[in-house]
Amino acid sequence: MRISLRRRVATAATALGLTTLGVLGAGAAPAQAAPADCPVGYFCGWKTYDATGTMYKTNASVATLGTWDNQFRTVSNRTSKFACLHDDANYGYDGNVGSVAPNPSGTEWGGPGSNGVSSVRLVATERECGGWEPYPYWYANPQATAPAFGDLNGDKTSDVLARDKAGRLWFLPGDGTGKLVGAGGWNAMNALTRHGDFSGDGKEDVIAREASTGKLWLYKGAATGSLGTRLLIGSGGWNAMNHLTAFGDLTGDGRSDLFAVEKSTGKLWLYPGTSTGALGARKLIGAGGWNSMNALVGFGDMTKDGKADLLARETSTGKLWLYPGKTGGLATRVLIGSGWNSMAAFLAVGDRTGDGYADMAAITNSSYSSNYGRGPGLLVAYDGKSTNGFQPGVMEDESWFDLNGQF
Ligand SMILES: [Ca+2]
Ligand SMILES: [Ca+2]
Ligand SMILES: [Ca+2]
Ligand SMILES: [Ca+2]
Repeated sequence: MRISLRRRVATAATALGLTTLGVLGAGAAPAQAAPADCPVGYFCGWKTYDATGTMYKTNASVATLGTWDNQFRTVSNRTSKFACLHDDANYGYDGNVGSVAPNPSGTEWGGPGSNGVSSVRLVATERECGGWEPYPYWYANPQATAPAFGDLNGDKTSDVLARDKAGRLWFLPGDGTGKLVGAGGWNAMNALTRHGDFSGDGKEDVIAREASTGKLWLYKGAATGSLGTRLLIGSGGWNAMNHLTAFGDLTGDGRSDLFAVEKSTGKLWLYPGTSTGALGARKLIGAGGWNSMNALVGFGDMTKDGKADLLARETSTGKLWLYPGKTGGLATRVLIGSGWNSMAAFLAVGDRTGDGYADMAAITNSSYSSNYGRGPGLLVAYDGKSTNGFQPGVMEDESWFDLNGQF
């Protein structure tokens, strides 16, 4: 069963369709040192090519520029946002649109890319300058029964969380829209995973690792797509682990468990969920060799025996292996595909199409090429079937570029 999509009439995902002016004509300041007159927190423009003379400044988006219309010849963006420079007033897209990266220090300044700038919009992420929403477009069909995982807001529809490059977290309910559920700060996390309920309240939760401390946090799901109070479930040391993957229940107590690979040894460890949301004593599942895998996926039940299964991608070959779950461990692996190294990330949030079989979606990297498209940021849907493996992938959306993770 396919998902019907509102396809974007879109530019190639590999390019934002922008004139990117991230590095301007940085250079020795002229004698007047006029670029330094632009205050921190402001976007500034000058009518001259050496940033001398009268200066325009704004710390908010400006829909029309009045006497400064088409006058910018030098610009400096000392805000913390991207400045979208539109040739059209009111942030239109008929003409050229350029983007100037944030540079609060003021060390980079130069030409605006166009002498026809008529409006300036300040946004958190560069993709927004390209006319895209800050979040990607996720579509899913309702399922007949409440799924065991992949449904943060409890509406029987698979949903996704996406982190943008500004560190905001967006909840994607499955109708193409996005809801801001994290206003910022999420870039402090260097691992994010979810799969079912860890805290024991029946609502799906998120586990995140804090990069600076190696602490592991459980963010309790609020059943709305938002996340509630966080609980410290790992006091440190988690940066020694790779591929943190919330998995589903391997121990057989009905609680979701966590997998992680120890970087120094290549061992695969299981951290069992407990009634408090904390993790129990870890259990060795794989004695070694797991460093040869560069992705683990808590897929759900592929073998249809009621037990969650693990998918892993082999770095050297791009092969995707199925490790069937059995009580307390993993059974002999089965090869289910090859060529998967062209994927940057995997989304396994249960039955997306609503036919009863868990599905997977993958986000492409720059090496991806098919009849449907090429390059990074494409969402390719892999529908589950009654037997192990997937239906052939179908490229469905191209809005998954310029993000900082999705899970
Ligand atoms: Ca949902
Ligand atoms: Ca919970
Ligand atoms: Ca299974
Ligand atoms: Ca399905």
